[in-house]
Amino acid sequence: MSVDTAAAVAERFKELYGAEPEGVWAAPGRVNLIGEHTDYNDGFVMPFALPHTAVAAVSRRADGVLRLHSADVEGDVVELRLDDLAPESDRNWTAYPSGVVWALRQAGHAVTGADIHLASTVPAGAGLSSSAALEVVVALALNDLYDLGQKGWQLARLCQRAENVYVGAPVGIMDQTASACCEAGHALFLDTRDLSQKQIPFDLAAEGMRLLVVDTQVKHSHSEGEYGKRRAGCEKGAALLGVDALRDIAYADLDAALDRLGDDEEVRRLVRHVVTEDQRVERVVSLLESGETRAIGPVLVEGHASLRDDFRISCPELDLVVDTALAAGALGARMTGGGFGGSAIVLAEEADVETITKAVEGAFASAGFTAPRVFEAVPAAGARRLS
Ligand code: GAF
Repeated sequence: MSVDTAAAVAERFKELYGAEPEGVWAAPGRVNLIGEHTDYNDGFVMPFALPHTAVAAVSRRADGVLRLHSADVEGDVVELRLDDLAPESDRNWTAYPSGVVWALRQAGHAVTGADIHLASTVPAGAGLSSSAALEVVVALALNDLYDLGQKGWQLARLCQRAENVYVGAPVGIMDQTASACCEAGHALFLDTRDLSQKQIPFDLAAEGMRLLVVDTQVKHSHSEGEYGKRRAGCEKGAALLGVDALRDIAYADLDAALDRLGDDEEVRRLVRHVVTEDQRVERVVSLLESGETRAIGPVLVEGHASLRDDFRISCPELDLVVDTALAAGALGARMTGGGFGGSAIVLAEEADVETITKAVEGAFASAGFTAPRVFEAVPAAGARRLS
């Protein structure tokens, strides 16, 4: 995020609200390297931050009014009264920032109003956490301006509550924590049970590799039900197995657990995905820590197969990216994020990037799919104040 962008967002704020903002903040989108649909099972995840960010110019108000504007959505400034904010009362983009204000006030923080102008470069609906970026940038700005003293993981929890209760999407904690806590040059190994974190150095360029993000342009939405069904199925599995969360089933005990689930095939598949996925995160961490970066490729591919066959949240476009990239020489590939569209990631030798990109674009054209958007992802910084 350049200083110019911060200045441009501040300038637009001044046009809209008639005064300079008190500050400008940025929060990134993320890609998840491995650990999918484990976060609401108290499990492990490993995202890293994208250079794409939501930027917010913000000033406090003392009169109980929240004014919101986005450069990315048609329309005028939206004016809301803080006392009127109520869960699931808003189906528009404004639910994300106003949900954060609601969650802060619910938690007892004395936020008395704000003027906010937002502009984001995180692609929306691409499985890259555009909503979490909006939430976290607002939370961080208000945390700083109102001197609330919350740490990144605490802001992530508040943002998750905003999304679960105010927006009404039953998401886990990964995306908000990634946006709040990631560090440049690192992937974040996060235990979603207690939010303990370890920053794992992840510098592919230094080893002659690249990580591509392929946005299939197939839009997904978490509120549409399938995500919630998977989550409910996992909770059913945990209840049948007598554990708090599927995280509590050790990989070594998976077969015995599946036997105990009897003939509930759907729950068996969900449980198998979550337990094997937690183990894949641990394998990737240990491979990266021992310098065997190329060896994570096959683990990513296993993860995709598990999401496709057991969790059943892939789609033809995501499968085509993975199959085509692997056939064109990729070291590994998998869908990333919530699924049902969105993006895939491809791990490749630097020398193979062009061939793989052309192969994926060609395969999409042959299949009659909308052209994908392909870009390289380098781990960027988490949420921060720009000015
Ligand atoms: C979405 C959710 F928001 C996350 O909490 C996580 O569950 C992810 O899907 C799947 O790993 O991004």
